[in-house]
Amino acid sequence: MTLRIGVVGTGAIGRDHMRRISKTLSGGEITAVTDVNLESASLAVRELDLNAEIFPDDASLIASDQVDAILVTSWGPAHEGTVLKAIEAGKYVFCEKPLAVTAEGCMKIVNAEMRHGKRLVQVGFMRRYDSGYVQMKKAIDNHEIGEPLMIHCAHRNSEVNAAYTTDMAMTDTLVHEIDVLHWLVNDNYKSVQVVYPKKTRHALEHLKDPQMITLETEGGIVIQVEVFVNCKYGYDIQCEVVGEDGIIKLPEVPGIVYRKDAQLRVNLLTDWKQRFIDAYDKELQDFIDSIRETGEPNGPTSWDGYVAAVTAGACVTAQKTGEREPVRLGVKPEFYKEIGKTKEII
Ligand code: NAI
Ligand code: ISE
Repeated sequence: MTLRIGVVGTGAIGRDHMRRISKTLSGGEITAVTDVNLESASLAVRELDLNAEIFPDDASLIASDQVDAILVTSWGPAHEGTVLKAIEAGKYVFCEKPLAVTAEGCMKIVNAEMRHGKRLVQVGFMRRYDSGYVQMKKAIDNHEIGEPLMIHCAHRNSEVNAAYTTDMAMTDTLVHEIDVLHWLVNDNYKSVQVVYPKKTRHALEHLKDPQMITLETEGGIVIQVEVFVNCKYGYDIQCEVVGEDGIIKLPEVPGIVYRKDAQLRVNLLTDWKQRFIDAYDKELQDFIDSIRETGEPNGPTSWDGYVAAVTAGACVTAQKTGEREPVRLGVKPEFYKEIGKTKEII
């Protein structure tokens, strides 16, 4: 059967995912769409030439018998309510990050899903599908560099708009490192500290930028992440794991090498849409395929959404105190123990 998908939120990533489901991927079709801005929903349907019904709100869309799965791409604070309604109706959910903006909200979703009795939710942590991170994970799991000791990362955006605030560097930006790094090294976070280096003149007055985050895992791995959202030169994601027997590093994004005007040059990317385009395709294809094949999504779980929310919350506290703050996770339920292993799709 084709997975019939209803979309809640037709902004930047909502439209991008609608395009990939309807034009690039297989096994899924967009049958329903809604947005608080109904004009935006209609425009998205027209632009993509879809045969999809426009619904006035998420509740009516979820209730439709034309919908098997809900794609949640609205603003972060709206996610929790829509995901809970979808679980209540027994429908599958692909929810963009954040699963909910608070750890309590994520825990409500975890509990609702466990009460339902089988997995319904996948969270859009697409880096677990990026071929560079997948290769690094394989190398670590195969003990090719011995035990990981330290990780050095950078998450740089060219610039951000005026609505971007200092805490969003944790909840919106660092959250991708928070998710992918504990998955990479099979460890849990223990503590976090945030320091502010000299501020760039390119940041607006209300924003502290750049920021340096130090996470420590229960196993003792020390992770340093630079978040710099007005770096000006492009979109740049760096990750290097230092192990006992060697070092592995995320590959540079491929691009042709120019020899011109007495220069050797490679063009960089400018945004996340291009940088992770393959990973977005793979995460959604995996969502569709795993539901069609096994009746449950296979990717990052509600529990992963909860871990990210707890850790991001500790990071925001650490921003305010300047101290090393504990990351306090609950015990992972059996329900989530043997599932959510990302398939190897390079
Ligand atoms: P956006 O602002 O471009 O679009 C959000 C859309 O949701 C808007 O059209 C808005 O009218 C609609 N909306 C808001 N509340 C709604 C509600 N209650 N019901 C229905 N529609 C509602 O935002 P963008 O950039 O598309 O981000 C959406 C989500 O995706 C955010 O949570 C963001 O963090 C996440 N995101 C994830 C990325 C990734 O790399 N995985 C990249 C970019 C965004
Ligand atoms: C954005 O919301 C994303 O999710 C992107 O993947 C990330 O790189 C960017 O920094 C965020 O603002």
